[in-house]
Amino acid sequence: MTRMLIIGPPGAGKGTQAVRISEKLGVPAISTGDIFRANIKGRTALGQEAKSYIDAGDLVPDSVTNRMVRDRLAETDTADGFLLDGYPRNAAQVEELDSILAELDQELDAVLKLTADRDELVQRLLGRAQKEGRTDDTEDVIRHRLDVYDAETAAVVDLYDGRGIVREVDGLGSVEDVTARILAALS
Ligand code: B4P
Repeated sequence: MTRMLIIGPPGAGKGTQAVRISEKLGVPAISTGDIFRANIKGRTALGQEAKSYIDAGDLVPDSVTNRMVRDRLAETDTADGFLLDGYPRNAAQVEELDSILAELDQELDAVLKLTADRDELVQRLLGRAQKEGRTDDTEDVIRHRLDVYDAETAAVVDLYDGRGIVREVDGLGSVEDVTARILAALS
């Protein structure tokens, strides 16, 4: 398993687990959220395009996000695999990823779906707000991001379910326990 996605609602542990799993498997973790935040911090044109959407908890427009992912997946470090975190997040992005991978003569091996209930998600993100002060971790914006996930991203899992590559993993419990469950699901 070398070409994978990690999908789940905000706070499910995608970013946390993507870093750990990518280290274990020796493939790069590519987080669209992290790339946007680095660009916002560096005051790039991409960051300026993305900032208002991220602060509001909305998806950044597909035209911006798709271009960014296409460029990132064309880099040489992804030749032997990657773990995409936070992309695709709607049906149009699934279509774009299919087209990018077809051009690279690659295929997805697995989609990791991380689950957790809504109360736990809100608590985790409010906890992160106190530690990291991310602009999109206020309670109103967190609830909006969860609604956006239900309205747009949940359907992405259904699309991949039809291809038989989804592995569902319980995201509750310690970070170490969740990592162990993911590795077991991939083996
Ligand atoms: P992301 O950066 O993907 O943010 P996220 O959904 O909150 O997930 P994240 O990975 O940070 O959180 P995690 O669950 O690991 O997206 C941010 C924004 O960027 C989006 O709202 C959107 O605007 C934009 N964006 C990104 N991708 C896009 C796309 N494809 N298209 C359009 N727009 C896009 O962790 C959350 C917290 O839980 C952490 O504090 C962590 O320490 C804690 N935690 C994790 N595991 C835990 C555990 N087992 N127990 C307790 N706490 C745990």
